[in-house]
Amino acid sequence: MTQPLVGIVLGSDSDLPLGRQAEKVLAEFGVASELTIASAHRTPERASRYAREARARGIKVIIAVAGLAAHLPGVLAAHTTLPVIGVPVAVGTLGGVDALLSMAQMPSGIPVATVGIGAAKNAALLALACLATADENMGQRLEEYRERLAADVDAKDRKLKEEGVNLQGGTMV
Ligand code: RP5
Repeated sequence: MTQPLVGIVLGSDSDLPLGRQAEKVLAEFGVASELTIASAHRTPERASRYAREARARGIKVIIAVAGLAAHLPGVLAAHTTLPVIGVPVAVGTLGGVDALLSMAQMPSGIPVATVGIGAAKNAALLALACLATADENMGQRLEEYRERLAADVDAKDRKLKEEGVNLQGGTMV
């Protein structure tokens, strides 16, 4: 079995769609991941044990997906020196802003890299960038991905011009 390099930890099974999104992006880059449900509040022992044991199990980066008072990434970060990337979930009355701030506003010394609300794809890309610091081939693949993104933008711009769409109300350039 391929060694998982990224641990995706979900606060609840309701976070699974975002976990799957991250898993898919990682798989597209040939990186194996593992999905775990471990809540900072409902299973604090298991969540902290996961973080404590992750490095020895070969995990290089942890992505933590959680909503509401989203302490999961912070608790995991408290128990490991692996990079932890938090994905805030848009759930509850505050639409994910609560989770975003819980992740981003970590006390000094225990950082959590926080992506946008629901931005599981960016979390996966950031995890890949972490892996690329020790893997030139991965760095090259990320370069190629960026080139494809740029080509997509160029193609959309060409299409607009071919269709004669004028977004500014002025002359197309
Ligand atoms: C958080 O509360 C989870 O990460 C989830 O985003 C949210 C709601 O959890 P459930 O009530 O669906 O289990 O702990």
